[in-house]
Amino acid sequence: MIRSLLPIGVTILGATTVLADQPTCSLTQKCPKEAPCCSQYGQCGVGAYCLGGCDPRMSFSLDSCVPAPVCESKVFPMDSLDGIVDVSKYLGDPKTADWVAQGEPLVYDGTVLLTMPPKSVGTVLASSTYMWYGNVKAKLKTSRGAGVVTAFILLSDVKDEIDYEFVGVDLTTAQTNYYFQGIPDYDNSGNITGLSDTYENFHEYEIRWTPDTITWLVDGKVGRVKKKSDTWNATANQWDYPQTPARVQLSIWPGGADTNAPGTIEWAGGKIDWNSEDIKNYGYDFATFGQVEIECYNASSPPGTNKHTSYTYNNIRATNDTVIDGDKPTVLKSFSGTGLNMNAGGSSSSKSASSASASGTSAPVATIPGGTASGPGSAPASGDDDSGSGDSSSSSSSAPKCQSTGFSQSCGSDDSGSSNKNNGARGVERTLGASAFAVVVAIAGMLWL
Ligand SMILES: *[C@@H]1O[C@H](CO)[C@@H](O)[C@H](O)[C@H]1NC(C)=O
Ligand SMILES: *[C@@H]1O[C@H](CO)[C@@H](O)[C@H](O)[C@H]1NC(C)=O
Ligand SMILES: *[C@@H]1O[C@H](CO)[C@@H](O)[C@H](O)[C@H]1NC(C)=O
Ligand SMILES: CC(=O)N[C@H]1CO[C@H](CO)[C@@H](O)[C@@H]1O
Repeated sequence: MIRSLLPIGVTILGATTVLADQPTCSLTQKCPKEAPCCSQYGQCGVGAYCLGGCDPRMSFSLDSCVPAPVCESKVFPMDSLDGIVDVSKYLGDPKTADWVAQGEPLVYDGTVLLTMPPKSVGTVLASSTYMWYGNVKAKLKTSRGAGVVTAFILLSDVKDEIDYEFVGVDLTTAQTNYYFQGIPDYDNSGNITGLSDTYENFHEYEIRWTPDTITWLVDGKVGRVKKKSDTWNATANQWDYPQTPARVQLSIWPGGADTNAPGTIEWAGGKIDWNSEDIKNYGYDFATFGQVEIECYNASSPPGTNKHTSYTYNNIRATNDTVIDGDKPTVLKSFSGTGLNMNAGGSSSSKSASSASASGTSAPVATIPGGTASGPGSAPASGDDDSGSGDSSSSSSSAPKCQSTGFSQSCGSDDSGSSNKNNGARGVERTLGASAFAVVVAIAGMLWL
């Protein structure tokens, strides 16, 4: 998930010329002090890089990322763009947004469409609050066609992940998967089969996640159960089980983009057809979201509480006993801020991502991991320097390495290799499922080169 929809030509141009020296980050290469936050996509920056998805293990220090808003139980009707705010306009206050968008969400007939115009990387919505265990369900209709992937996942900042993924060539199967700290394991996937056409019909997909069990249910019926007790890793001496606060992410992305790794394209059902029926008819591929509901897990003591304001980590191990449910604030004053200096930029700076000038350093620093060409309709149309990548050309000259050019997660680095570096182990080609997260990193990587 992770993508943006700039016309590809523009993005690539911007990317290749501007992105070359943005620092990348991984477990073994943390971000530098001037750009301390490692985004979900493995690049260093400030501002939105320090918000949702910022990986404390790969950042300059554990407290470089902004604390993550705690779980809030809520029903999202998804019948308008209210509550959906573009990533370039969100500073970390979950009262101002339910979902942070990258890409092009649209409203259609009382539902929210996540769209993927030709040659784009699709659209992703990430919840503004984090779930530390709990239940989440989404009514959705998948996209269709070779290479088009719809996803409904939980993803933590340290890359614990619980997935539903749908490939557009199999409209009767929901693929499920989970990852612990992004470590690839191709034996973790499982299919829920025999569904009625997932493109034509809404189904309700649910994840019930407790400290002991993950249960995937479709239309109220249990489709798969994974117990923590079956995930012991004797080598690492720990449970390889998702256990850290995670954002809900809804997305459509091009698993079959032809620059992608062959194993991923194959998994996605083949190369994507940018002249598909839906693109011919509507101008984009799309996935349709109806009501989404988050129900927090209300443990009375950790793990799994949501009693305070924010979640942070107190140890780089990033297991559930290192998560603190505490009272640290979650909101930046401006996009110059980081977890180390949340008030940077202060009052004079525009609320919207503008430039890196406010950073006060000579070298420009990226502030928005992949801006978007056009945010969701609900993004405040506050004529202020107009955010997003609308101003990408200007901002890219004055600042951001990666920022304004779309989901440029691996800007300037070695693309798909970056996903490998990021999580330590890899280089493994995906042949079976794919961590939605890692695949997108790979995709973006290739887009940029
Ligand atoms: C799940 O179904 C897909 C086809 O949709 C297939 O390629 C894959 O091998 C199946 N995975 C498992 C674990 O059975
Ligand atoms: C066990 O943990 C190690 C270290 O994180 C990892 O490399 C390995 O892949 C894990 N084993 C399995 C079976 O997942
Ligand atoms: C958590 O508490 C809320 C409010 O008391 C309740 O509605 C909800 O069902 C609880 N969630 C779980 C998973 O127990
Ligand atoms: C899934 C997992 O690792 N759960 C652990 C959470 O933390 C407690 C200790 O606080 C462990 O006992 C659990 O195994």
